[in-house]
Amino acid sequence: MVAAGSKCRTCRGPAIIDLPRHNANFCAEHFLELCRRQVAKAIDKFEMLTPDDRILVAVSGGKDSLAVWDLLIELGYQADGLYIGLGIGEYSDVSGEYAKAFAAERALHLITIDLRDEYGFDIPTAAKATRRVPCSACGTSKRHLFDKAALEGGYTALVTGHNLDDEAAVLFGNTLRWDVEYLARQLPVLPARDGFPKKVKPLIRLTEREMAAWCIVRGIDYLVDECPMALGNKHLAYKAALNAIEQESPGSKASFYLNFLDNMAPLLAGAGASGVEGLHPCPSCGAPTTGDLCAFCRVAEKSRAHEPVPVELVLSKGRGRR
Ligand code: Q46
Ligand code: ZN
Ligand code: ZN
Repeated sequence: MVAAGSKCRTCRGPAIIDLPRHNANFCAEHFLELCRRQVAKAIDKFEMLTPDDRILVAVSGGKDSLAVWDLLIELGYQADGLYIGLGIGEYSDVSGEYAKAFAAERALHLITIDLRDEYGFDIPTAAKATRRVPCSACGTSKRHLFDKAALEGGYTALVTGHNLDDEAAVLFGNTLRWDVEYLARQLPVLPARDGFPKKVKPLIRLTEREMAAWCIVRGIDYLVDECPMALGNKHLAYKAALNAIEQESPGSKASFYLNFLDNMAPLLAGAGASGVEGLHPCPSCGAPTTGDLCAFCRVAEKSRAHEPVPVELVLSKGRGRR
């Protein structure tokens, strides 16, 4: 991770990580300090959280969600976790174990929801039944269940572990399409509305690599494998493109996204649909919707009517098409 003999920028002790975008190396202690500072800065600048917020962290068992939970607790916030078992074969089984072990070791409260046990379907089946890419049914289900758990549990803020790489890749995709509505909504804080909590991304100033390093230094075990259903996803291609640029020009990724927030997002304010006109409660689950049934209930209805589909079948079909 760092050239032999490199010294920490802060204390001149032996460095464990080089951060080319900061043009510096850091020892373990000062690397952790930098991460805490970056999170505190993001929270402060975008008024993401207050000490009174009751926070629910969406936890997947991967490095980012465990790191953001760990960081918030370290910074003195009260935060519980929520893990959703999506039924994506072994990936889901193992990711759930990591999330539960993290919470148990730190005596933190983790709420768990199993999509198949509690709602009668899983993501591979939903992908097949809705004939959409798996991430579409998955995103709809996660959003719905996070909102519902937050509302029912009296939480005021829902935190996700989206990092700088994630947000820059989404921005890259939105920019390639000049999708003004999506660009206008790509903010690190979405305010509370209709009784739902605000949604917050405290890791926007930290990269994927930094979050992996945070977990290693802090002794956090996390699931290294990515979700198998993400394979072939455009998001991964955008990340690879940005990484190639970053390699040539360190700091590009951060300035692309963070300067968008500073310079462009204010100009786009108001260009995104507010999404609140014509909302009424879903007749099946009560969630606000503009349609007959909410998006989640539509996915659930179709998926429950379909015979269970093993994840391997969806993956092999996906590979055949590419
Ligand atoms: S879990 Fe779900 Fe992700 Fe897997 S199916 Fe796609 S959205 S990639 S963060
Ligand atoms: Zn140091
Ligand atoms: Zn519904």
